[in-house]
Amino acid sequence: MEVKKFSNGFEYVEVKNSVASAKIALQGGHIFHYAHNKKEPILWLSDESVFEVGTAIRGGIPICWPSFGMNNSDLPQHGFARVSMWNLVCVNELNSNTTEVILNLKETQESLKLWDYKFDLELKITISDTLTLEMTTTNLDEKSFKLTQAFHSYFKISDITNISVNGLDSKLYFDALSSYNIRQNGDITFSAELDRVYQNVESPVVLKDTNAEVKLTSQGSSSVVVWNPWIEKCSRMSGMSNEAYKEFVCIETANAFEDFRTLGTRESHILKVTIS
Ligand code: TA6
Repeated sequence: MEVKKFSNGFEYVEVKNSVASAKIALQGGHIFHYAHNKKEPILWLSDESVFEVGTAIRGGIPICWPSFGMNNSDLPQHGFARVSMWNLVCVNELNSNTTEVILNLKETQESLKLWDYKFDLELKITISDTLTLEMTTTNLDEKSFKLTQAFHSYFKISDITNISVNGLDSKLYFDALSSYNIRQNGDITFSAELDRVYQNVESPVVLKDTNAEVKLTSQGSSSVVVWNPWIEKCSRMSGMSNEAYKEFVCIETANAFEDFRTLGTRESHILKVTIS
């Protein structure tokens, strides 16, 4: 493991073990590279992403916390964790195939102005032939708070027209484009902008591409967001080229919308996803 810096001082942890490699920015606790050795990356990273303090990296797995989307209008879109500086607690080489990176975020004077709660947020990222993110939120305040959150995972694909997302058949979803609640029929394929929050999801979700499959198995979550901006929205998105919509799909393990969690004093909630 090495702690490295880009030329502008932006710090990240680089992990290489016998099966995989990863890069994790201290800003946002943000894994922006994960690949099996000698294979293509599993996570997508925009060619136009900037690694600048205060700007969320475009790709990898942004941490949406303590709110998803604009669930809390007092907070920036997807909360403040992804543009906050996290502390690197430790890196444990559990064995030659497995590396554990633990990061932590606590309230600051700045965060208290945005969201007046004391908290402890711990993210454990386990890099092996699978990738696991386990994030524990603990309420250290005297008052309860409502939490919505997501691992906003960007997956690299061969082409958006080659893929399907499976495992959500018959699940009800909120369609962010129409604001209707609709029931999923069959597998999800893509031919236009798609932005959906699925509820009551218990089983794994599978991304099927021409020559690859990625399975997401979650704990502490019953909502999944599936998103692709397609042509028009992609052209308006920061940090991505006009053609980027062809290269990725987001499948986000969440506590979003009705799947929010309320934490009382000293209560914790764990959101976990294993990508295999
Ligand atoms: O998770 C889907 C979504 O909420 C989309 O609506 C789109 O806004 C995307 O997140 C990216 O959001 P960002 O704030 O990272 O530009």
